[in-house]
Amino acid sequence: MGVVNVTPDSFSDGGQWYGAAAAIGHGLDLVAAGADIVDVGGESTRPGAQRVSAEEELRRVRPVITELVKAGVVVSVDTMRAQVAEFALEAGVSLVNDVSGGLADPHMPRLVAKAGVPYVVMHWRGHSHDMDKRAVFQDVVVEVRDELAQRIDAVTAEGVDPSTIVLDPGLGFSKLPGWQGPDAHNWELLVSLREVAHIGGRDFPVLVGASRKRHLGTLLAAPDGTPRPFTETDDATVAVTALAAAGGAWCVRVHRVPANADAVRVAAAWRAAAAARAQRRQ
Ligand code: PMM
Repeated sequence: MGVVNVTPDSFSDGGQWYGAAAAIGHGLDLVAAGADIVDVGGESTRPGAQRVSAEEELRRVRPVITELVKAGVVVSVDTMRAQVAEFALEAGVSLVNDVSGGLADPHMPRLVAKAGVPYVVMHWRGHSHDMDKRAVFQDVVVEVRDELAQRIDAVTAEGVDPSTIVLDPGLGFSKLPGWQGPDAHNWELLVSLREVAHIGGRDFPVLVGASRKRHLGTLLAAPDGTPRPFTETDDATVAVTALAAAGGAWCVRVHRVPANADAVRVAAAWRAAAAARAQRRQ
């Protein structure tokens, strides 16, 4: 899944694809580079971000979604708002990516249920302006899984078919960016993808959004502790993609597609070889 942020202020690529023409061109480039899905969003969720109005969000994504769908691209809409998702579904998007897992807008689950499209339900504890202060966990893996289980109950109660749900541990969203000790929230989740998504006897598909996030900049900090700028974390993103895909992720959401697409293919070969070996030994 390649990312098109039509925003002036996203964490990882703020402003780069803000204009409709640039965003559409970028979406087409991502597909040419190997993306199976293009995720279009018009509201930044970087730590500390304030919300934009629904009108502004729609203004940003409308032409981009319309043109990409027209060009035959499999488009996902990255929004917490039913109003925006409704437009996007009418325009023909194939998937709704709701980072709030239906918490931000109570109308979202029913809308997605009616459309019957895949629904990405991410772990989320509140809006970005103060999400870091909610990053308090005794056991991050157990708590994220339990809170996702509650969201599954809530959205299925609104009519969402469980077979359409994709879970996401919400890396960077109310998760501390450390890489050792009790703050290594993102890393503990990454090594526990199967555990996080095994809920109610079912293994849900998992989407991982690690690309260019703070935990990579923190891991790769200079000796004086200065975090590596996010633009210089693409190689680390590729490493996470390979490990996450080998560890069972269904999809990775990334900003730079080519090397990540290669990493996904490496992981697929890795898993196929492991499965073949296991079968031969039986
Ligand atoms: N991260 C961002 C935006 N949307 N969607 C899902 N499902 N998972 C994520 O981890 C996720 C997301 C924020 O990242 P960006 O602003 O760098 O694109």
